[in-house]
Amino acid sequence: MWEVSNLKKDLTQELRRSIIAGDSEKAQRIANSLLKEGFDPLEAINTVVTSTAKEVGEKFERGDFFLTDLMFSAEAIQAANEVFLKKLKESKIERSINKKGKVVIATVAGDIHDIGKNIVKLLLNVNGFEVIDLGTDVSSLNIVDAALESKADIIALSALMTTTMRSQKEVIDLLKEMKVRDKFIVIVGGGSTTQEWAEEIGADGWAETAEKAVKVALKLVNEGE
Ligand code: B12
Repeated sequence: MWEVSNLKKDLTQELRRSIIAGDSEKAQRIANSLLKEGFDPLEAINTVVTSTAKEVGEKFERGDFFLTDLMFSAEAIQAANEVFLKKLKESKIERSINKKGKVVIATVAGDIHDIGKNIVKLLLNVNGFEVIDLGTDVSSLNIVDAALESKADIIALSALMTTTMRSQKEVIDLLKEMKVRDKFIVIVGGGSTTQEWAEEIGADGWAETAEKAVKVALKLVNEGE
């Protein structure tokens, strides 16, 4: 566990407030200050940023936040994450880079949320996977095509909304239809998804966080060897 000094506590509160206020510049400044104080970047993403993102979502759901507020907060989340992810990348010793396997990652059709996907992408990458990022709102056919073309080992699908989760199922159904399901490990994740959902649609793995996503990917790749 990280020792949380009063200064760090104040800074995490400040970061939370600047995200809620949608102040990207301040969020970035405070993120840098937290790092200077020795705060672990992954811990910062997993605790402060993710819990504030949840808080922002709840405000939006309750009607306390308009879409513009949500958008400003999203920008502040990304600004802070940029600082943390950069640090994380620098601090990781990249052993056996790109030797663990190839991952095609995408946010599924109809969904433009990519903050979580980008964290998963970076953590997979610094843990030795080659990652091909197809971006957001990617059609199921494009995902399957890219996976086939690049001879990927893993297809990783992110979905944040109850309405777009079904696109994860669509990708798996398409793989089956094209008789290539057994060529790939499919992992799914994103705010609206669960382990039960992953099992229901026939995915090979699910994870609640990016860190756990890496563990699941490593386990599944090793099992397949
Ligand atoms: C930021 C945000 C936005 C930003 C997105 C910016 C961006 N570049 O991503 C903007 C403002 C653009 C936005 C737009 C919309 N949003 Co929005 N948004 C959010 C918010 C507040 C935070 C999401 C986030 O980044 N969380 C932080 C990250 C770190 O968490 P995460 O994505 O879950 O990722 C972690 C894990 O899930 C996992 N993971 C993620 N992907 C994967 C993939 C794999 C393979 C694995 C294994 C793991 C994994 O690892 C990640 C890191 O640990 C959420 C609220 C919430 N509680 O999620 C609403 C939320 C997702 N949005 C919502 C809605 C409704 C919308 C809009 C429809 C609003 C509108 N009326 O236009 C649009 C959607 C447009 C579209 N077609 O996609 C709803 C969805 C409701 C639902 N359940 O269906 C939510 C839940 C808010 C709410 N409570 O109402 N949004």
